[in-house]
Amino acid sequence: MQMLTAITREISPAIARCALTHIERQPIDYELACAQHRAYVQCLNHLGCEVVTLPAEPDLPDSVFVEDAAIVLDEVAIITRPGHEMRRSETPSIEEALQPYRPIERIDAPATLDGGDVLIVGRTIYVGLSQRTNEAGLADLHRILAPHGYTIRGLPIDACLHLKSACTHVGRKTLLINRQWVDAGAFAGLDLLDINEDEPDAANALPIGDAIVYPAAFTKTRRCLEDKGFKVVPVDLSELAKAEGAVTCCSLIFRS
Ligand code: CIR
Repeated sequence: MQMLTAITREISPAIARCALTHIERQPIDYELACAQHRAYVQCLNHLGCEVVTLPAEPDLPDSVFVEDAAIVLDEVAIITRPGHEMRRSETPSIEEALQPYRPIERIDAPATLDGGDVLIVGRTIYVGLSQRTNEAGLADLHRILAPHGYTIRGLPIDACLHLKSACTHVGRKTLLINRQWVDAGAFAGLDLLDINEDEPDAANALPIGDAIVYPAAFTKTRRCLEDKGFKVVPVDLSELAKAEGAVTCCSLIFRS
């Protein structure tokens, strides 16, 4: 059986000071957020991941969103240089956590890149050029990954935070997509499954094995997934949604 490792991090008590780009600040119930996060971690564990949970970082509000700090492929782990300056101190501890598993490469200044902008579909890697990820970040990724046989494709993102706010790979050549936020024409050859238009934030889904970890809030889009035969495992991350986070952001999952 294929072993998976998931790196997660407990929520910072400073989460109320998180970066926000597309939504208004609302109070976050820290205890509830932590309980929801524990349930998310448990869900990863039930789905077969060996979970490594890093301790909370008191001074790094967004550090629970470990996805943005690295990209992990079979061949290499790439430590990012997050686009929001406040988030750059999150990477050293993630590098340390990944060191036992993969050779390490790094995105260097002036490049910026958030893991949330990196969508991996087989040997093709789509990269959102967003407020967080710049052309130099795209070029760095190409420099590191082209020798491993990956094709890197950049596409503009401006209506939402990251590429993976607009679409994620849910398995079997299928992307779950909000076409209002990303140009669907970029994904020739893939099957596109539209979110329900009442749920614009519903395109972020986390496939693990034959299941899809998915926000409990998006019941209409969940039905679309189930109608296509996908097995959905709902998790409630309502409090981290107020920090502009969703299901992919809270873990780094890779084969071990
Ligand atoms: C930020 O703005 O960086 C955080 N408040 C949310 C990051 C969410 N990360 C992700 O979607 N990969």
